[in-house]
Amino acid sequence: MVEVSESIKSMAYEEGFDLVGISAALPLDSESERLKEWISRGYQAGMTWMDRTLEKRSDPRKVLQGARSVISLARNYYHPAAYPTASAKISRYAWGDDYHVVMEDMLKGFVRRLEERFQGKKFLHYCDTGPVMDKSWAQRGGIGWIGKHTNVINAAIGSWIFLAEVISDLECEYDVPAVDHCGTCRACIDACPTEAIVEPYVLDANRCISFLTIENRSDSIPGEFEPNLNGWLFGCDICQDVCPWNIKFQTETDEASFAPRRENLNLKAMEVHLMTRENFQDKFRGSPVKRAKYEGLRRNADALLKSRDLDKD
Ligand code: B12
Ligand code: SF4
Ligand code: SF4
Repeated sequence: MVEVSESIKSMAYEEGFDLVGISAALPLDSESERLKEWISRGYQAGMTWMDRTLEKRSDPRKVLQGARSVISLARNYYHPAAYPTASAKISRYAWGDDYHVVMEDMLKGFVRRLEERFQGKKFLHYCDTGPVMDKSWAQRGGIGWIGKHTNVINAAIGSWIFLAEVISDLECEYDVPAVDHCGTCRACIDACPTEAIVEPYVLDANRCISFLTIENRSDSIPGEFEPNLNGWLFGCDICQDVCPWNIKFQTETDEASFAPRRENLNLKAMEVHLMTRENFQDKFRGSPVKRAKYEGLRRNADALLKSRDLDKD
């Protein structure tokens, strides 16, 4: 079985993943209790799809019958470009091409290899959009711990990583889960401008700029948060930017498609305000920014224009 795991890991690295770890496909008991509690407190905000898939998220055997293993994968997306100071900010994960597409291609290549090598076995892959708790599996597979800001941190490269997994009925040798190295630090909690990290390891999405500017489908950003957007037009990186594990260990990605598109580092709120639907579609084709939709991005730009003296030059 050690051989099986080693061969799986070599294939994952050859396919371009930076990190891989394997764990037994057992129920996520304590994690799903916390997920239930999170939902019962209303912290999922408008993301009601989280409630509908609760059962599957709690147990990979409800996603793939006979599942034995979860292969967790990560890809570094860190790029050292600086955030613009005079224009609206887009979070780092969305500077380049849409990671869903990039990761999907890598996952397909990886699964093809697995199917060839382990004939008759099943391999189901997910990145972000599946009914699977990506972070909990990354933690169980030893990729990294879930930090107080609620993102997975790898001790060698930090938290600027996308996560994915392959669920399989193949039996493997399993890795040791990652342990928490946050210690007494609370830099992320103190830096969050909207107090969205309501307790260590607990995020209230209703207060998080990332939710408010990406997933939020309402017409406006609640007034209490407008003055605290800190120039973020799409997503927010503050809690990860201040994390000592990133400051010390972040390393530039070798994935060319994550390199920043020039316009994503130089976007004026006024330009977004004046953008037509056609401009929006052209500009953000193949970019994660399209997730906010035309109406959402303009709503964000309007909130920035109202709240700050941003790019009124
Ligand atoms: C819903 C969602 C969001 C929501 C909610 C965020 C959240 N904290 O869950 C919103 C829209 C706000 C969001 C924002 C972002 N997201 Co998001 N999101 C997801 C999604 C779809 C589900 C996450 C989930 O299950 N949340 C449920 C809650 C309950 O989980 P949780 O907060 O992590 O809580 C766990 C622990 O913190 C723990 N816990 C709770 N209490 C306690 C107490 C103690 C004592 C302990 C030890 C533990 C503990 O228990 C919970 C269960 O394990 C995943 C993809 C996926 N399918 O998993 C991507 C994902 C988490 N997002 C991702 C990214 C990149 C982001 C952003 C960085 C984007 C950006 N720059 O704007 C921000 C980060 C904001 C933040 N500080 O977390 C990546 C994270 C990669 C990583 N390194 O971890 C993921 C994994 C997508 C991917 N496949 O790569 N996201
Ligand atoms: S992403 Fe921004 S708003 Fe959300 S928890 Fe982190 S610092 Fe706070
Ligand atoms: S900033 Fe500190 S507390 Fe927050 S995730 Fe990083 S190490 Fe943990």
